[in-house]
Amino acid sequence: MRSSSILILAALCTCTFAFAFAGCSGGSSGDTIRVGVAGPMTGDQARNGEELWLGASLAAEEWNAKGGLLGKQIELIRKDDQALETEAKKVANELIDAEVIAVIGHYNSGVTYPAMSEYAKRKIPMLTPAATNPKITDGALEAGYKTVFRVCGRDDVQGRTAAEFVANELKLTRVAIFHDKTAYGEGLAKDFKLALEQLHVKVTLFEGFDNKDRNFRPFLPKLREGDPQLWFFGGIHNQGGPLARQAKESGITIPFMSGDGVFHPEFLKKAGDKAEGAYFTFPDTESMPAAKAFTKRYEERFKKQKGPYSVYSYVTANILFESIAKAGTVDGLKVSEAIRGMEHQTVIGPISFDEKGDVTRSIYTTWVVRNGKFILTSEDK
Ligand code: ABU
Repeated sequence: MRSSSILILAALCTCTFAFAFAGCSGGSSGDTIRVGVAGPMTGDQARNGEELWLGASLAAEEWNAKGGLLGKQIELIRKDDQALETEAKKVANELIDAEVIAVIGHYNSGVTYPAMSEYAKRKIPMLTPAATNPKITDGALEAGYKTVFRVCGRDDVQGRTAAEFVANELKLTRVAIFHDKTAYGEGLAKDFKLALEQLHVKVTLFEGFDNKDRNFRPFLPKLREGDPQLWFFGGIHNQGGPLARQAKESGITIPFMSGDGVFHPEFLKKAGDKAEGAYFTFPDTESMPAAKAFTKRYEERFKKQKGPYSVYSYVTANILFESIAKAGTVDGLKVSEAIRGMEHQTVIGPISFDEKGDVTRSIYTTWVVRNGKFILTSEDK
């Protein structure tokens, strides 16, 4: 009951409020097992961070109701990185100082990458549910880190899926690309461009703008150059929504396409009826009965619509907790060995990890907006 209260109270607060309620409990030696949850909890990406927090919180509540882990209750410590690369190391060190035994996060690739080394140097497992830039796990392998995991897919795979859809399903030959100049947005745009060119699709424009921009009208005339048949944005929904709306209002009628960062209810809200017909890449995390049951539990528990990474955060937390239980210890290297050594049965299907810490099966698929909803393109009549 005490830990449930901690979780509920912390869900209402920002930063380290859970720690304040924790009293004398401690990371590995205290009377709770502390796990960090890090992401953007404030600003216009706050929903992304909240969804990581709530997904992990639901998993922790379920484990705590069953008796917790290794005889202790799980205590989540929430940290706000504000989606800023400059906050990454500071936030990581605050979690390390709070004696967390593992971290679920971060959300943004550009934040996850610098934070990763701080955790890895101390052998603290870091499992990102959402950061898709390949450099994270490629870099972890190169550095010899054994404690870095990514539960979602990678942008080289996602970019390839998008390009194959454009070339093989839509049968288009000219595409324009915008990106937000971030590790994620520009990275995905580059991966998409590379895959398009391998499929002999011409890229008519490859242009970035600041991720703080919200008025895109000065950039839109460039979209018409080279007569593209589709345009793509590598970035997040906070820009993707206004961008898609302003483009249609400016008379740009060719289809819009984007990736997992824009695939979000906030995009539908911000783009309004201008979202219609937009294409996206994201795994099918909706169809499996266990995933549907998760959505019901989550939305009843929190009275909020889930986001795309809510389920990934829930799955990530379950993988971590299950591995701690299996290892019988919170020692970071032993927990990491357990994470890598098992096939995890999750609500979105079985998950196992390769030597980099990437999932061995990453299945992106394509979606389209019809009547204000995301539907699988395979079900688009
Ligand atoms: N993967 C979507 C957005 C998060 C990131 O990778 O930056």
